[in-house]
Amino acid sequence: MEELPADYEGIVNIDNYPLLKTIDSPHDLRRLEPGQLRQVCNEVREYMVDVICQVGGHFGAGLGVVELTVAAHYAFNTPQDRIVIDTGHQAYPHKILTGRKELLHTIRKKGGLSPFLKRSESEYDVFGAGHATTSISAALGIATARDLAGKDFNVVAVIGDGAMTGGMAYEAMNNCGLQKRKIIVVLNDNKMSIAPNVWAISNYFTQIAQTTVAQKIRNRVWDLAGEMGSWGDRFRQIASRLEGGVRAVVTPGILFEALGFHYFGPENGHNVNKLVDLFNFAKTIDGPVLLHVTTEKGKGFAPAEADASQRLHALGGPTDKITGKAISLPGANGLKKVPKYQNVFGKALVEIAQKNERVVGITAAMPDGTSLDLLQKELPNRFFDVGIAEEHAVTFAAGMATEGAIPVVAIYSTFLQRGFDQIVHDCSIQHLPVVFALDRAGIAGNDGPTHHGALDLSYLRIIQDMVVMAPKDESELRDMLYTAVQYGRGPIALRYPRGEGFGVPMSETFTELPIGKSERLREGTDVAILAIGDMAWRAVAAAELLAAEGIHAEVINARFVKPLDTAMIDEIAGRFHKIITVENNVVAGGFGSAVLEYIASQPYHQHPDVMVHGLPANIFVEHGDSDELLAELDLLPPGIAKVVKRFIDLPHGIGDLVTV
Ligand SMILES: Cc1ncc(C[n+]2csc(CCOP(=O)(O)OP(=O)(O)O)c2C)c(N)n1
Repeated sequence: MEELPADYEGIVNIDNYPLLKTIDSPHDLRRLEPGQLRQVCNEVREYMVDVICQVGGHFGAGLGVVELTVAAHYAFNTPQDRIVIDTGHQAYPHKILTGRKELLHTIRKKGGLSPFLKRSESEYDVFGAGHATTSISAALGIATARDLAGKDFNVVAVIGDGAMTGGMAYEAMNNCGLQKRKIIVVLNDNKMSIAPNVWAISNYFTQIAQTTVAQKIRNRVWDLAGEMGSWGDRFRQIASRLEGGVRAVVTPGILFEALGFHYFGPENGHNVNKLVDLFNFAKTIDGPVLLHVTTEKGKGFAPAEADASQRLHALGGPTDKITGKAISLPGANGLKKVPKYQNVFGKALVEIAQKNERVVGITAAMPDGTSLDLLQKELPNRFFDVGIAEEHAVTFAAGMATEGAIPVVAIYSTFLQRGFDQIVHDCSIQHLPVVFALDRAGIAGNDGPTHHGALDLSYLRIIQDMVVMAPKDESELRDMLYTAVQYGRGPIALRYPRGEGFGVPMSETFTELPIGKSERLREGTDVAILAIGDMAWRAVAAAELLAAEGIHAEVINARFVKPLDTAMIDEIAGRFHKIITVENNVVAGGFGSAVLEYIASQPYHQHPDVMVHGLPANIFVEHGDSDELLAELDLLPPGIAKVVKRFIDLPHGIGDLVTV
């Protein structure tokens, strides 16, 4: 993160936020009187709305946890006390209070603040995040290391009700109950994941909130203790121990109590002073505590409050803060509308499912992000949202496949990393025809390293009974989905990028593609470019640039990473001395590796030089605009042409171009 220049002026006038202006770290916050905290919350919220409405950002979750974040940094001695925030997009207020407020407008931009939590960005980001449901495990690890080292500080995990649908939360709580360490889990219950919650555990949280008798008893005990001055905390501790015997009857959070937690709540998560009291009390309890608070996502951004959908929790760019309408940028009007890959997928799935009643769609809490909401709308009983539970989604699909269903599991490439063993053990070994539709494959842009789908070609192609393909454009995506549904002999995956396609003409019908067959997009004589997925047309464009310089490149759209089109490779290897592979995946173990492995294993009379071009093997690509990142990585046409030229110019081998 860059230092602010001395003459730096933010994009809003910080003088408009008189208390926030004085807060450069939680130490400054803790110097304020409790009576000033309400105003701090108002200013933090207003600041977020003012900045994010100018630059865009994912701030709905953060708006809901302003009081929670202010109270936590006020009551706990951060960074000595460790606050572990789950998932990370709700961390905007945390970033504002921990010395990063003037950089908020850089969030998600290249070189700017990370959209999530990042240890290298701040000592207050004690554990990196981006994927959900890691906080309780990490916090327990921190607490265990603390105890082993004989240290004394508080450890707090803040986790949303959406993240609580992930199984790892229960694995962690189960372990907390066993270890009985001092740890505080704050459950931020806003009844929403990205979409509104629809799961049993969410219903359970709602029931808790409605268990008013028990709640009233607890509140009364609590308030009485509050009136007892310094004896109050002691009294509350004794009361919390005594109630163990009758817990099953009066405790609303029986599930958490059964897992060994002292449960408190549900409390109003927008009452900052009450939260401070609760945190101070929780500190005095030995052993795991679960504090359940209810909050409202998007609070303070009027258009989001008025709109029950999740649409306005993330702003794509400048937005009117009163109406919530996007402010169009000069030049944006009149641009041709190109469909997003995800929409092409969602629509194609509906068409296919309407014709084939065995087809079902499964999402792990991302109906909108995957466009599976289109299936939900058209064929609701064939749509399944399983929660933030990717591992379960895969095995659930495998179970359905044993009964003749054709499940299409739509998961972002990066989140499917969690389901690796389920793909191997439950789908592949049993040869079950589960279709995997991996969205956000390759560079995923502003969400950064936790969200780039950089690994899927590598992690899928090593699985024995797997077919792996990637469409060259949005029209081929339709055919690949159709091919996958028709396939029926085992698991099959197609992966496609985030965002818009290339604007190619869309076919109205579906064509079944021959498994393991590539297509030639351009003939050439000097060098062969074997490209996969969204790199195919870019390679053609690169070939056009090269042609202008007298270099004639042949371009192959590989279509399949597994099985490889070995007949094509044999033929190419016979005609070219130089072959370059191009992919939007790490070069280690991906498409190029597959080509290399095959060529190296063949008894050719003369082996061609092969260069593998793709995402770097040894560094995580940071966040930024996708095109900006792809340009920097030499994965747009001019960059590809440049790399090809350097490759051709090398007399022998590929020397310093080797990135594996
Ligand atoms: C493993 C994983 N799957 C999916 C996502 C996408 N995702 C980001 S935030 C989110 C919802 C989180 O809901 P919750 O924990 O309730 O937090 P809130 O945003 O409501 O505060 C989801 C599904 C993710 N980050 N990680």
